[in-house]
Amino acid sequence: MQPFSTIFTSPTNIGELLDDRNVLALIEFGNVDGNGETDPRRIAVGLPQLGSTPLVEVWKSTTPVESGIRGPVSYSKNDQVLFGQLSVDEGDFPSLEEATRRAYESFLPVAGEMGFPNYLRIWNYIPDINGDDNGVERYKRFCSGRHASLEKFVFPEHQLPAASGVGSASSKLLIYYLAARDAGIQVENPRQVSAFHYPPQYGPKSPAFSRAMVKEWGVKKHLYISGTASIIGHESRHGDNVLPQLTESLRNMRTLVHRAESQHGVAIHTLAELSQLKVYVRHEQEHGAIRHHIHEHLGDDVPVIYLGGDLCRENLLVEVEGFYAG
Ligand code: 3EB
Repeated sequence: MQPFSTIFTSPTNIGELLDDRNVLALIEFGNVDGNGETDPRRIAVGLPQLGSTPLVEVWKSTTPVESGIRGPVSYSKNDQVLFGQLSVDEGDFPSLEEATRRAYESFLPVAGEMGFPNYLRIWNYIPDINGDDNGVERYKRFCSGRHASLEKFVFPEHQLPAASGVGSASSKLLIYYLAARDAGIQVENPRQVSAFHYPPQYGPKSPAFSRAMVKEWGVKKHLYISGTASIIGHESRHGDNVLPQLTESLRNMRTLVHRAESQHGVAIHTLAELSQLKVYVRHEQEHGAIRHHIHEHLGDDVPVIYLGGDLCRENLLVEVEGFYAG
């Protein structure tokens, strides 16, 4: 049985949603200062939602969940998966690199201790992601910190989870994740150099994530697609042109979907069958054109959320992540 599915829904009955013990996670957007909530299942991503219909993302568990706080992590879990989140105040550390390393080192063992040692997917929301930190872009500092901690936990490359790394308007570094008892299978993209093999021009330590993960849940399989941008090989493409960038991102995602289908038996044939998409938009004024393009190419059946955020390279204007729940 698949352990959870996701929906986007109206934010009007948050209380009702939280009363439901089958809600594994409730993700709100645009609430920069956090939602002041102590329910460990509730999370506030500091990126504004674009468009006129506000939505929240709900992860619905097939069985009632147990939630709590353990060390730095607020979590909820059912028998099969663990959802965890933590946010870190950089001011408590000498640098972003150190804050990231310590954050990762503090949460990585927690899932294992709870019986979920396999990370399937991690979301990273990084304040001022393109800002300068003593001559080095902050995203690269973040990558160095993440790399150092993962190295310590001896993650082999083929076990790196899928991820997103996006700039946020919040003042805190926010990390949330999905972990499982058994490992998923990594899917890389032949059109792109694996991020963990990027050459050093993108930072002294490579970004530690896989392009996608497949996880088998009984007869069903989930596909978790990382934030996907207009990158071919290791180079960004289509400089100042958002729609060609979007086309390239979707082409990269299609390649991942086809691989997941042909090599790993995931029952998905086209992007239009994805259970959800998240589109990160650097320039808010380009959101309309981006939305139009997505509708034209993917149709109206895929639930999509559009979020305003900076991306991990200055020249990237749009990035897309996806989830397929079978
Ligand atoms: C890229 O492909 C675009 O650092 O966790 C996408 C997904 C990107 C995840 C991360 C970065 C991350 O390199 C950026």
